[in-house]
Amino acid sequence: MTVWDMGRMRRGPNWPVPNNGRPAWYGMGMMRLVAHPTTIPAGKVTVRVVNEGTVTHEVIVLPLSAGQTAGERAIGSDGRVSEAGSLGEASRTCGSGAGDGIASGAAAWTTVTLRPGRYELLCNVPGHYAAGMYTELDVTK
Ligand SMILES: [Cu+2]
Repeated sequence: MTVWDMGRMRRGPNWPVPNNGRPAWYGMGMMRLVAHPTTIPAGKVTVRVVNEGTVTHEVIVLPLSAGQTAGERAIGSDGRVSEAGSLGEASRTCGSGAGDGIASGAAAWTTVTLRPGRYELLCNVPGHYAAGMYTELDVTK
């Protein structure tokens, strides 16, 4: 599986501002995180991330509870969401697991075991979740 971050996406003043009132984009434009594919079978998967953006990013795997949608997590005063319950993190430039972030243009990966269910992949660099860096990943039996 590959997760793409498209940091160089279009920008514009008319994008809706998230309900926490923070600006919807930071300097380089809207941020996006796209999973290919968006549905995978349960088991051991390696989440591979390519940072196509202009700034450092990361990807964290968190479960979604029933009725919860990607993008709904509460954002703290530090611009980040809680990582409690994290199943894995790809944030090491050209490496596996947790690190200091994935540099622009670099890849990172992490291997996680996922049971059937719904998950959220997100970037928890301050401000990035609010800027739209999250997506849902569905795991089937
Ligand atoms: Cu990011």
